[in-house]
Amino acid sequence: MTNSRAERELALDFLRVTEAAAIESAKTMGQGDRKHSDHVAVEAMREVMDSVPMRGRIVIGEGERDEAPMLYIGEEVGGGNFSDEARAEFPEVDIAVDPLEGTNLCALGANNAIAVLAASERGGLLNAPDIYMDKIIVGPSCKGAVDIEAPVADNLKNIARRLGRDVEDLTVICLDRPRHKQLVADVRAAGARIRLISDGDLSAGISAAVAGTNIHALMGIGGAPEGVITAAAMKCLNGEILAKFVFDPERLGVDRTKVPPKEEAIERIKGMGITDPDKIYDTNDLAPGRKVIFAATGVTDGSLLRGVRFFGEGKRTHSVVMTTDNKSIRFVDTVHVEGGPDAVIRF
Ligand code: VTB
Repeated sequence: MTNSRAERELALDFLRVTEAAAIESAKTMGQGDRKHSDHVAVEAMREVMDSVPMRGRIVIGEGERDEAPMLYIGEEVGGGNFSDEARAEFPEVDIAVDPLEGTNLCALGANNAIAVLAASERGGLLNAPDIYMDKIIVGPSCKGAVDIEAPVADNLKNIARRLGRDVEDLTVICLDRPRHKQLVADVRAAGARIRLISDGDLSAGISAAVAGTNIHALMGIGGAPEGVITAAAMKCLNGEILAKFVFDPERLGVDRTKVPPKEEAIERIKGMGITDPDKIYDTNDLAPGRKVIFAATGVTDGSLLRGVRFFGEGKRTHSVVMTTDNKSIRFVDTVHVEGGPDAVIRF
């Protein structure tokens, strides 16, 4: 991205992109078909993305080219309606998308499904493959106070000290998975409270970085792509994510057939330019971009964003758009009017 004006304008374009994905997937809420919910989000996101004046490239998307028809890694997006001359002037942008984070949440009508996108200049987002990462995420007051390799009790003590409260006053958010049995036991033993969630560690991680959500840290193993997108949000929110790839199926507690063998996973990350599989990544390693844009729209109601509401003459969406450039966090409440010139707009 070349200048802050382009960045500001792109931020609003990306807002349209996540709004469109959220609206389409929200229409399928509760239908119990997570693949369909995801599919409509991908289609809507892809279509609006093409109208954005940029030379975009997907770095985190729906999968490799042969497995995803749209928004696959390496796909060029944007500038669809413009001439080649005009396109040549557009900023080059790397894009990470999760058109529907929490496909199960949407399929069940549960809280905290979002449509999300992060962007930066070329090379500004780690091209993480779809494997697992151990993560710890905290807000601005706790930056530098946590260590992903330290005992859970030590991290909680440090977070409590920084927040000027007792460990008992903290809430840790964590994916409800068998792999977190020990983590959950450790948090309980330390005295902190826990919120176990069925899905969606990206929106949960963002809550951990925003004061007033009553979430003080996210801990545990989730997707690496979600980790990169969370890092983009952390850059804008002054929060911190520390993360490490996890390859061991025993530790993941998942079906061996679902995760690639360690050697294969390591080869995969090497192919993406990642040389040290045991590296501890911080926010800047995951999202090194100097200019980062993050946009998310609520699909179902959540702790930070409301879900899409439908009414006779339109729809209403709730989103957050943030940029590193002017350090603004915009919560955007949009009414999409459809009922023609006489449609009534309600406050
Ligand atoms: C993780 C997490 C996501 O899916 O990828 C999870 O980061 C899948 O984990 O936020 P499992 O393989 O253990 O089910 C989400 O929760 C939602 O996409």
